[in-house]
Amino acid sequence: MDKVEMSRRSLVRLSAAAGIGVAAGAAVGGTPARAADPPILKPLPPELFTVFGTNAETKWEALRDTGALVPVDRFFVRNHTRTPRIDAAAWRLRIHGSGLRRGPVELTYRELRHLPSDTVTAAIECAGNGRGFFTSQQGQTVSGTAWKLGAIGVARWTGVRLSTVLKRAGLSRTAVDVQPVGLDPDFVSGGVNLGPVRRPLPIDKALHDVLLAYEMNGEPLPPDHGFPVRVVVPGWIGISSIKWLGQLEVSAEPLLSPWNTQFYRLFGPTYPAEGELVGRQTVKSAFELPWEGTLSAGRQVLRGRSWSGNGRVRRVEVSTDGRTWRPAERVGAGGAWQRWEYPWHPAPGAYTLRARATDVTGVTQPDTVPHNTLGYLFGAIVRHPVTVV
Ligand SMILES: Nc1nc2c(c(=O)[nH]1)N[C@H]1C(S)=C(S)[C@@H](COP(=O)(O)O)O[C@H]1N2
Ligand SMILES: [Mo]
Repeated sequence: MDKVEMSRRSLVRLSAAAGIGVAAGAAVGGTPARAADPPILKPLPPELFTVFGTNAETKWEALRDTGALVPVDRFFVRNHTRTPRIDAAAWRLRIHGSGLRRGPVELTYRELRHLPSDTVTAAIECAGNGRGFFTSQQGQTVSGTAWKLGAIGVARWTGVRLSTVLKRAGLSRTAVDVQPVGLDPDFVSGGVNLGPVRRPLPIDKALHDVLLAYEMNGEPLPPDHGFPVRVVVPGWIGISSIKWLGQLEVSAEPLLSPWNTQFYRLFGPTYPAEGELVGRQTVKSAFELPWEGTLSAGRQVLRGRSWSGNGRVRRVEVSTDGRTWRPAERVGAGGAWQRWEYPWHPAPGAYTLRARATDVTGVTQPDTVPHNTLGYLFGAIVRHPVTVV
Protein backbone atom coordinates (compact mmCIF):
# COMPACT_ATOMS: atom_id res chain seq x y z
CA MET A 1 0.00 0.00 0.00
CA ASP A 2 1.30 3.44 -0.88
CA LYS A 3 2.21 6.07 1.60
CA VAL A 4 -0.50 8.72 1.37
CA GLU A 5 -0.03 12.45 1.44
CA MET A 6 -2.18 14.58 3.68
CA SER A 7 -4.55 16.80 1.78
CA ARG A 8 -4.70 20.30 3.22
CA ARG A 9 -8.47 20.55 2.80
CA SER A 10 -9.15 17.43 4.85
CA LEU A 11 -6.74 18.59 7.52
CA VAL A 12 -8.64 21.85 7.95
CA ARG A 13 -11.89 19.93 8.17
CA LEU A 14 -10.48 17.73 10.87
CA SER A 15 -9.06 20.57 12.93
CA ALA A 16 -12.39 22.41 12.61
CA ALA A 17 -14.14 19.30 13.88
CA ALA A 18 -11.75 19.22 16.83
CA GLY A 19 -13.68 22.14 18.33
CA ILE A 20 -16.90 20.18 18.62
CA GLY A 21 -17.22 18.85 22.13
CA VAL A 22 -18.80 15.45 22.72
CA ALA A 23 -19.64 13.98 26.10
CA ALA A 24 -17.25 11.15 26.93
CA GLY A 25 -18.65 7.74 26.13
CA ALA A 26 -21.67 9.08 24.22
CA ALA A 27 -22.70 6.71 21.47
CA VAL A 28 -22.74 8.67 18.22
CA GLY A 29 -24.95 7.66 15.33
CA GLY A 30 -26.24 4.42 16.86
CA THR A 31 -29.98 3.94 16.64
CA PRO A 32 -31.83 1.45 18.78
CA ALA A 33 -32.75 -1.80 17.05
CA ARG A 34 -36.44 -2.17 16.25
CA ALA A 35 -38.15 -4.59 18.59
CA ALA A 36 -39.01 -6.91 15.70
CA ASP A 37 -35.45 -7.06 14.33
CA PRO A 38 -33.75 -10.45 14.48
CA PRO A 39 -30.12 -10.38 15.76
CA ILE A 40 -28.84 -10.78 12.17
CA LEU A 41 -30.65 -8.80 9.46
CA LYS A 42 -29.64 -10.63 6.26
CA PRO A 43 -31.42 -13.86 5.22
CA LEU A 44 -29.87 -17.04 6.66
CA PRO A 45 -31.06 -19.85 4.36
CA PRO A 46 -30.17 -23.35 5.65
CA GLU A 47 -28.24 -24.21 2.48
CA LEU A 48 -25.79 -21.39 3.27
CA PHE A 49 -25.68 -21.15 7.08
CA THR A 50 -25.86 -23.00 10.38
CA VAL A 51 -27.36 -20.59 12.91
CA PHE A 52 -26.18 -20.48 16.56
CA GLY A 53 -28.25 -17.82 18.36
CA THR A 54 -26.85 -14.42 17.34
CA ASN A 55 -24.17 -16.05 15.13
CA ALA A 56 -24.31 -17.73 11.71
CA GLU A 57 -21.68 -20.13 10.36
CA THR A 58 -21.00 -20.46 6.63
CA LYS A 59 -21.50 -23.97 5.29
CA TRP A 60 -18.34 -25.04 3.46
CA GLU A 61 -20.28 -26.58 0.58
CA ALA A 62 -21.68 -23.08 -0.07
CA LEU A 63 -18.14 -21.92 -0.98
CA ARG A 64 -17.75 -24.56 -3.68
CA ASP A 65 -18.59 -22.34 -6.66
CA THR A 66 -17.31 -19.06 -5.30
CA GLY A 67 -13.95 -17.62 -6.28
CA ALA A 68 -11.35 -16.26 -3.90
CA LEU A 69 -13.88 -13.91 -2.23
CA VAL A 70 -16.86 -14.96 -0.11
CA PRO A 71 -20.05 -13.26 -1.35
CA VAL A 72 -21.86 -11.27 1.34
CA ASP A 73 -24.93 -13.54 1.15
CA ARG A 74 -22.85 -16.41 2.63
CA PHE A 75 -20.25 -14.58 4.77
CA PHE A 76 -20.40 -15.76 8.41
CA VAL A 77 -21.74 -13.39 11.09
CA ARG A 78 -20.54 -13.21 14.68
CA ASN A 79 -22.60 -10.83 16.82
CA HIS A 80 -22.14 -10.50 20.58
CA THR A 81 -25.64 -8.96 20.70
CA ARG A 82 -27.38 -7.81 17.52
CA THR A 83 -26.86 -5.88 14.32
CA PRO A 84 -27.69 -2.20 14.96
CA ARG A 85 -29.26 0.03 12.30
CA ILE A 86 -26.99 3.06 11.94
CA ASP A 87 -27.67 6.26 9.99
CA ALA A 88 -24.46 7.12 8.12
CA ALA A 89 -25.43 10.81 7.93
CA ALA A 90 -25.64 11.04 11.74
CA TRP A 91 -22.63 8.76 12.36
CA ARG A 92 -19.46 10.22 13.85
CA LEU A 93 -16.13 8.63 14.61
CA ARG A 94 -14.79 10.11 17.82
CA ILE A 95 -11.03 9.89 18.34
CA HIS A 96 -9.77 10.71 21.81
CA GLY A 97 -7.35 9.78 24.58
CA SER A 98 -3.98 10.43 26.20
CA GLY A 99 -2.14 9.23 23.08
CA LEU A 100 -3.18 12.31 21.08
CA ARG A 101 -1.22 15.56 21.07
CA ARG A 102 -4.43 17.60 21.17
CA GLY A 103 -8.04 17.13 22.26
CA PRO A 104 -10.63 14.78 20.78
CA VAL A 105 -11.56 15.00 17.13
CA GLU A 106 -14.59 13.84 15.19
CA LEU A 107 -14.92 12.56 11.69
CA THR A 108 -18.13 12.29 9.64
CA TYR A 109 -18.85 9.55 7.12
CA ARG A 110 -18.42 12.05 4.28
CA GLU A 111 -15.07 13.19 5.64
CA LEU A 112 -13.86 9.61 5.99
CA ARG A 113 -14.92 8.84 2.42
CA HIS A 114 -12.91 11.84 1.19
CA LEU A 115 -9.65 10.66 2.76
CA PRO A 116 -7.19 8.69 0.59
CA SER A 117 -8.54 5.16 0.25
CA ASP A 118 -6.95 1.75 0.11
CA THR A 119 -8.22 -1.73 -0.77
CA VAL A 120 -7.05 -5.02 0.74
CA THR A 121 -8.19 -8.62 0.41
CA ALA A 122 -8.22 -10.07 3.90
CA ALA A 123 -9.82 -12.82 5.94
CA ILE A 124 -11.96 -12.20 8.99
CA GLU A 125 -11.88 -15.34 11.12
CA CYS A 126 -13.30 -15.92 14.56
CA ALA A 127 -10.72 -17.00 17.19
CA GLY A 128 -13.17 -19.79 18.02
CA ASN A 129 -13.37 -21.13 14.45
CA GLY A 130 -13.11 -24.94 14.71
CA ARG A 131 -13.96 -24.88 18.44
CA GLY A 132 -16.35 -27.83 18.12
CA PHE A 133 -13.41 -30.12 17.29
CA PHE A 134 -11.86 -29.68 20.74
CA THR A 135 -14.84 -31.75 21.90
CA SER A 136 -15.54 -34.03 18.91
CA GLN A 137 -11.88 -34.89 18.14
CA GLN A 138 -10.10 -34.39 21.47
CA GLY A 139 -12.91 -35.11 23.97
CA GLN A 140 -12.36 -31.79 25.76
CA THR A 141 -14.84 -29.40 27.33
CA VAL A 142 -14.81 -25.84 26.01
CA SER A 143 -17.26 -22.95 26.32
CA GLY A 144 -18.59 -20.89 23.43
CA THR A 145 -20.19 -21.48 20.05
CA ALA A 146 -19.37 -24.98 18.73
CA TRP A 147 -18.31 -23.77 15.27
CA LYS A 148 -16.98 -26.24 12.72
CA LEU A 149 -14.70 -24.51 10.18
CA GLY A 150 -17.15 -21.97 8.75
CA ALA A 151 -16.40 -18.97 11.00
CA ILE A 152 -14.15 -17.47 8.33
CA GLY A 153 -14.66 -15.36 5.24
CA VAL A 154 -12.40 -13.51 2.83
CA ALA A 155 -13.49 -10.23 1.26
CA ARG A 156 -12.08 -7.20 -0.53
CA TRP A 157 -12.24 -4.33 1.91
CA THR A 158 -12.00 -0.68 0.90
CA GLY A 159 -11.55 2.16 3.34
CA VAL A 160 -8.98 4.42 4.95
CA ARG A 161 -5.85 3.21 6.65
CA LEU A 162 -6.07 3.59 10.41
CA SER A 163 -2.59 5.15 10.31
CA THR A 164 -3.91 7.94 8.04
CA VAL A 165 -6.75 8.74 10.44
CA LEU A 166 -4.54 8.58 13.55
CA LYS A 167 -1.86 10.84 12.07
CA ARG A 168 -4.46 13.40 11.04
CA ALA A 169 -5.97 13.25 14.51
CA GLY A 170 -2.61 14.25 16.02
CA LEU A 171 -1.08 10.95 17.11
CA SER A 172 1.49 11.41 19.85
CA ARG A 173 4.77 9.49 19.91
CA THR A 174 3.80 8.32 23.40
CA ALA A 175 0.76 6.33 22.13
CA VAL A 176 0.98 2.58 22.88
CA ASP A 177 -2.56 1.25 22.31
CA VAL A 178 -5.57 2.07 20.12
CA GLN A 179 -8.95 0.75 21.20
CA PRO A 180 -11.79 0.65 18.63
CA VAL A 181 -15.25 0.69 20.28
CA GLY A 182 -18.44 -0.68 18.67
CA LEU A 183 -21.86 1.02 18.53
CA ASP A 184 -23.84 -2.21 19.01
CA PRO A 185 -25.70 -2.70 22.32
CA ASP A 186 -23.61 -3.36 25.47
CA PHE A 187 -22.61 -6.98 25.99
CA VAL A 188 -24.09 -8.56 29.12
CA SER A 189 -22.45 -11.79 30.34
CA GLY A 190 -23.60 -13.71 33.42
CA GLY A 191 -25.78 -10.74 34.44
CA VAL A 192 -22.84 -8.29 34.28
CA ASN A 193 -22.86 -5.41 31.79
CA LEU A 194 -19.40 -5.42 30.20
CA GLY A 195 -20.10 -2.32 28.10
CA PRO A 196 -19.66 -1.92 24.36
CA VAL A 197 -17.61 -4.48 22.41
CA ARG A 198 -14.01 -3.20 22.31
CA ARG A 199 -10.47 -4.55 22.28
CA PRO A 200 -7.18 -2.64 22.23
CA LEU A 201 -4.65 -3.01 19.43
CA PRO A 202 -0.94 -2.33 19.96
CA ILE A 203 0.14 0.84 18.15
CA ASP A 204 2.61 -1.05 15.91
CA LYS A 205 -0.15 -3.21 14.43
CA ALA A 206 -2.56 -0.24 14.30
CA LEU A 207 -0.09 1.73 12.17
CA HIS A 208 1.04 -1.24 10.07
CA ASP A 209 -1.86 -2.62 8.01
CA VAL A 210 -5.18 -1.92 9.75
CA LEU A 211 -8.03 -0.51 7.65
CA LEU A 212 -11.19 1.40 8.59
CA ALA A 213 -13.39 -0.20 5.93
CA TYR A 214 -16.59 1.24 4.43
CA GLU A 215 -16.88 -1.19 1.50
CA MET A 216 -16.94 -4.98 1.29
CA ASN A 217 -16.52 -6.65 -2.12
CA GLY A 218 -17.13 -3.31 -3.87
CA GLU A 219 -20.43 -2.43 -2.16
CA PRO A 220 -21.11 -0.32 0.94
CA LEU A 221 -20.54 -2.42 4.05
CA PRO A 222 -23.72 -4.43 4.79
CA PRO A 223 -25.42 -3.81 8.19
CA ASP A 224 -24.43 -7.22 9.61
CA HIS A 225 -20.77 -6.67 8.76
CA GLY A 226 -20.41 -3.27 10.42
CA PHE A 227 -22.14 -0.53 8.41
CA PRO A 228 -21.13 2.25 8.09
CA VAL A 229 -17.50 1.56 9.14
CA ARG A 230 -15.63 -1.43 10.59
CA VAL A 231 -12.05 -2.16 11.49
CA VAL A 232 -10.19 -4.82 9.44
CA VAL A 233 -7.08 -6.25 11.12
CA PRO A 234 -5.37 -8.65 8.66
CA GLY A 235 -4.11 -11.92 10.15
CA TRP A 236 -5.52 -11.27 13.61
CA ILE A 237 -8.47 -12.94 15.35
CA GLY A 238 -11.92 -11.65 14.34
CA ILE A 239 -12.63 -9.77 17.57
CA SER A 240 -9.88 -7.29 16.60
CA SER A 241 -11.96 -6.23 13.61
CA ILE A 242 -14.56 -4.19 15.51
CA LYS A 243 -17.80 -3.62 13.57
CA TRP A 244 -20.02 -0.50 13.73
CA LEU A 245 -17.03 1.57 14.78
CA GLY A 246 -17.96 4.57 16.96
CA GLN A 247 -14.80 5.53 18.81
CA LEU A 248 -11.05 5.13 18.77
CA GLU A 249 -9.39 5.52 22.14
CA VAL A 250 -5.71 6.32 21.63
CA SER A 251 -3.77 5.77 24.82
CA ALA A 252 -0.30 6.48 26.19
CA GLU A 253 -0.93 3.66 28.73
CA PRO A 254 -1.77 0.03 27.92
CA LEU A 255 -5.57 -0.45 27.76
CA LEU A 256 -7.63 -3.25 29.26
CA SER A 257 -11.07 -4.47 28.28
CA PRO A 258 -12.93 -7.73 28.99
CA TRP A 259 -11.98 -8.69 25.42
CA ASN A 260 -8.25 -8.81 26.18
CA THR A 261 -8.40 -9.87 29.86
CA GLN A 262 -11.40 -12.22 30.30
CA PHE A 263 -11.96 -13.40 26.72
CA TYR A 264 -9.62 -14.05 23.80
CA ARG A 265 -6.88 -15.40 26.05
CA LEU A 266 -5.71 -18.99 26.23
CA PHE A 267 -6.44 -20.52 29.65
CA GLY A 268 -5.62 -24.15 30.36
CA PRO A 269 -3.13 -26.64 31.78
CA THR A 270 -0.30 -25.69 29.41
CA TYR A 271 -0.83 -21.91 29.70
CA PRO A 272 0.17 -19.38 32.39
CA ALA A 273 -2.38 -18.68 35.15
CA GLU A 274 -3.17 -15.22 33.73
CA GLY A 275 -3.68 -16.79 30.30
CA GLU A 276 -1.95 -16.00 27.04
CA LEU A 277 -3.16 -13.15 24.85
CA VAL A 278 -4.41 -14.25 21.42
CA GLY A 279 -3.35 -12.12 18.46
CA ARG A 280 -2.68 -13.95 15.20
CA GLN A 281 -4.69 -16.79 13.75
CA THR A 282 -3.29 -20.29 13.24
CA VAL A 283 -3.06 -22.37 10.07
CA LYS A 284 -6.19 -24.30 9.03
CA SER A 285 -7.64 -26.24 6.09
CA ALA A 286 -11.18 -27.15 5.02
CA PHE A 287 -12.87 -29.13 2.25
CA GLU A 288 -15.65 -27.47 0.23
CA LEU A 289 -17.91 -30.38 1.13
CA PRO A 290 -20.94 -30.87 3.36
CA TRP A 291 -20.13 -32.27 6.79
CA GLU A 292 -20.97 -36.02 6.69
CA GLY A 293 -21.77 -35.50 3.01
CA THR A 294 -22.47 -38.17 0.40
CA LEU A 295 -20.33 -38.38 -2.75
CA SER A 296 -20.70 -40.57 -5.83
CA ALA A 297 -18.09 -43.24 -6.48
CA GLY A 298 -15.74 -42.68 -9.41
CA ARG A 299 -13.29 -40.11 -10.68
CA GLN A 300 -13.72 -36.65 -9.16
CA VAL A 301 -11.89 -33.64 -7.78
CA LEU A 302 -11.97 -32.68 -4.09
CA ARG A 303 -11.68 -28.94 -3.50
CA GLY A 304 -10.71 -26.96 -0.44
CA ARG A 305 -8.87 -24.00 1.01
CA SER A 306 -6.07 -23.43 3.53
CA TRP A 307 -5.09 -20.26 5.33
CA SER A 308 -2.90 -18.87 8.10
CA GLY A 309 -2.64 -15.68 10.13
CA ASN A 310 1.14 -15.85 9.68
CA GLY A 311 0.94 -15.18 5.94
CA ARG A 312 0.74 -17.31 2.82
CA VAL A 313 0.26 -21.06 2.67
CA ARG A 314 3.28 -22.82 1.23
CA ARG A 315 2.09 -26.44 0.95
CA VAL A 316 -1.12 -28.46 1.28
CA GLU A 317 -1.37 -32.23 1.57
CA VAL A 318 -4.45 -34.45 1.57
CA SER A 319 -5.04 -37.90 3.02
CA THR A 320 -8.10 -40.00 2.22
CA ASP A 321 -6.99 -43.05 4.24
CA GLY A 322 -5.37 -41.52 7.34
CA ARG A 323 -1.96 -43.02 6.47
CA THR A 324 -0.68 -41.66 3.17
CA TRP A 325 -0.39 -37.97 2.32
CA ARG A 326 -0.14 -36.55 -1.17
CA PRO A 327 0.26 -32.94 -2.27
CA ALA A 328 -2.86 -31.03 -3.32
CA GLU A 329 -2.66 -28.77 -6.37
CA ARG A 330 -2.89 -25.02 -5.90
CA VAL A 331 -5.72 -23.09 -7.55
CA GLY A 332 -5.15 -19.36 -8.03
CA ALA A 333 -2.34 -17.24 -6.68
CA GLY A 334 -3.25 -17.60 -3.02
CA GLY A 335 -3.14 -14.63 -0.67
CA ALA A 336 -5.68 -14.41 2.16
CA TRP A 337 -6.25 -18.12 1.55
CA GLN A 338 -5.00 -20.75 -0.86
CA ARG A 339 -7.57 -22.67 -2.87
CA TRP A 340 -6.55 -26.21 -3.88
CA GLU A 341 -7.81 -29.39 -5.54
CA TYR A 342 -7.08 -33.06 -5.19
CA PRO A 343 -8.07 -35.74 -7.73
CA TRP A 344 -9.77 -38.73 -6.14
CA HIS A 345 -11.22 -42.01 -7.45
CA PRO A 346 -12.97 -43.72 -4.53
CA ALA A 347 -14.95 -46.96 -4.36
CA PRO A 348 -18.16 -46.95 -2.27
CA GLY A 349 -17.56 -46.83 1.48
CA ALA A 350 -17.09 -44.58 4.50
CA TYR A 351 -14.04 -42.29 4.43
CA THR A 352 -12.38 -39.73 6.65
CA LEU A 353 -10.80 -36.92 4.64
CA ARG A 354 -7.89 -34.93 6.02
CA ALA A 355 -6.06 -31.86 4.73
CA ARG A 356 -3.03 -30.25 6.31
CA ALA A 357 -1.25 -27.06 5.36
CA THR A 358 2.15 -25.56 6.01
CA ASP A 359 2.47 -21.77 6.02
CA VAL A 360 5.36 -19.44 5.07
CA THR A 361 6.72 -19.57 8.61
CA GLY A 362 7.03 -23.36 8.40
CA VAL A 363 4.12 -24.13 10.75
CA THR A 364 2.29 -27.34 9.77
CA GLN A 365 -1.08 -28.35 11.15
CA PRO A 366 -0.55 -30.92 13.95
CA ASP A 367 -2.71 -33.95 14.82
CA THR A 368 -3.83 -32.37 18.10
CA VAL A 369 -3.57 -28.98 19.79
CA PRO A 370 -3.25 -28.16 23.52
CA HIS A 371 -6.57 -27.63 25.28
CA ASN A 372 -7.75 -24.16 26.23
CA THR A 373 -10.99 -23.67 28.14
CA LEU A 374 -12.46 -21.06 25.78
CA GLY A 375 -11.69 -23.17 22.71
CA TYR A 376 -9.65 -20.72 20.64
CA LEU A 377 -7.20 -21.41 17.80
CA PHE A 378 -8.12 -24.98 16.86
CA GLY A 379 -5.35 -25.49 14.30
CA ALA A 380 -5.17 -29.31 14.30
CA ILE A 381 -6.00 -31.46 11.25
CA VAL A 382 -9.79 -31.84 10.99
CA ARG A 383 -11.18 -35.31 10.27
CA HIS A 384 -13.97 -34.78 7.75
CA PRO A 385 -16.37 -37.75 7.40
CA VAL A 386 -17.96 -38.53 4.01
CA THR A 387 -19.80 -41.50 2.54
CA VAL A 388 -19.19 -42.62 -1.03
CA VAL A 389 -22.09 -44.45 -2.70
N1 LIG B 1 -18.91 -4.14 17.50
C1 LIG B 1 -18.67 -5.44 17.34
N2 LIG B 1 -17.63 -5.81 16.58
C2 LIG B 1 -17.36 -7.13 16.40
C3 LIG B 1 -18.16 -8.12 17.02
C4 LIG B 1 -19.29 -7.71 17.78
O1 LIG B 1 -20.07 -8.50 18.31
N3 LIG B 1 -19.51 -6.35 17.92
N4 LIG B 1 -17.80 -9.44 16.88
C5 LIG B 1 -16.38 -9.69 16.59
C6 LIG B 1 -16.06 -11.06 16.31
S1 LIG B 1 -15.88 -12.06 17.67
C7 LIG B 1 -15.81 -11.50 15.04
S2 LIG B 1 -15.29 -13.09 14.76
C8 LIG B 1 -16.01 -10.62 13.86
C9 LIG B 1 -17.02 -11.21 12.89
O2 LIG B 1 -17.18 -10.41 11.76
P1 LIG B 1 -18.40 -10.66 10.76
O3 LIG B 1 -19.65 -10.78 11.57
O4 LIG B 1 -18.39 -9.54 9.80
O5 LIG B 1 -18.11 -11.98 10.06
O6 LIG B 1 -16.45 -9.34 14.23
C10 LIG B 1 -15.90 -8.83 15.43
N5 LIG B 1 -16.31 -7.46 15.61
MO1 LIG C 1 -14.97 -14.00 16.96
